[in-house]
Amino acid sequence: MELGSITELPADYRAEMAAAGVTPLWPILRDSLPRGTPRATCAPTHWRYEKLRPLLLRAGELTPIERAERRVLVLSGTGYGEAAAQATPSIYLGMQLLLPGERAPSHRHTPSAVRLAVEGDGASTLVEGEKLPMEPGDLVLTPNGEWHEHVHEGQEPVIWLDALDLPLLIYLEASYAEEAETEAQPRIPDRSAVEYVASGLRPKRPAGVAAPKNPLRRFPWKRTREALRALIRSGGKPCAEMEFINPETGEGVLATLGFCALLIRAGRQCAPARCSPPAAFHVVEGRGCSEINGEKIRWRRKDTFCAPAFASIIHEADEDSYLIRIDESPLHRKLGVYEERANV
Ligand code: GTQ
Repeated sequence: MELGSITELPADYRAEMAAAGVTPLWPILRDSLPRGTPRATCAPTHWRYEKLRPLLLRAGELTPIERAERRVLVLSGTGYGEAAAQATPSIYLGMQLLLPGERAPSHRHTPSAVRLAVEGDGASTLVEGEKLPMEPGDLVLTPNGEWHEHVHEGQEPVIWLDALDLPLLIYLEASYAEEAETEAQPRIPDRSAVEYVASGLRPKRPAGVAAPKNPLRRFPWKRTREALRALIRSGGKPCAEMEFINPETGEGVLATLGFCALLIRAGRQCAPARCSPPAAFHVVEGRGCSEINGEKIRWRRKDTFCAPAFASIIHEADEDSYLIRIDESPLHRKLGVYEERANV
């Protein structure tokens, strides 16, 4: 059915509608409800680390941490435009730099964040008093409402990728932060080295004592890598995939964003089902190419790229390649709109 447009309506009628605070649905119906597949503003986009790194180091010279609070270059320039802090509808990505001796002060906010360490040793995120080291490839959580700050006790610049559900919280008009006195935090050790050293084991608790809401806030890269290697050895498949989960519930680590680690074997291809949630990918190790809706993205170590809803994605690795995928699947599942379609 061909629907009527706004311009075929008389000018006086349009003026009266505007004055009354109404607008006709039919000219915008197909934009809101396109047939069969959603309309994606998100476009496949590639951020090369070799381009970001010098810009970030320059930010370190130009802007002291006291003038930035968080020294971050936002990964923008997707379909949302240059100024948008949006990689996908609900995923914000930013590359953060902390120099030796610097501290990004304590705050908490309604968006949740995950840090993916990219370069350098000696930095930690302190979350609710827990000290979480950030070594390259580590995944560190700062879920919503939890006090967090970043410190750097090492010798070289440290860079990490921030992934937040910020665009969603902004859309919901629910995004805000609070600042705090910083030294108030006690330092307790990272629970990945105390309570959750081995998968499948958790501390025995007396009846009535609940598990912590966010029990495991750090996933050391060494263990993620080993888990992927074991899985790929056993399966004989071109690709292995592991989900980051809350060890107490078996659910994903955040209510909004989902995190997976992928290993694609050298010389092999993998073409996952086209799925409804958009995603972002970060390359921890390796080199290869991902064809996203026909567009080739040639990536290498430490690069980041994104893919829109229902994207057709074909990954191909030149060498054994380890990627972290960040997606919106927890949101889609909770809303009952998660779908997978064959990758044709
Ligand atoms: O490190 O707490 O990239 O609050 C954006 C907002 C990082 C952080 C970002 C933040 C942070």
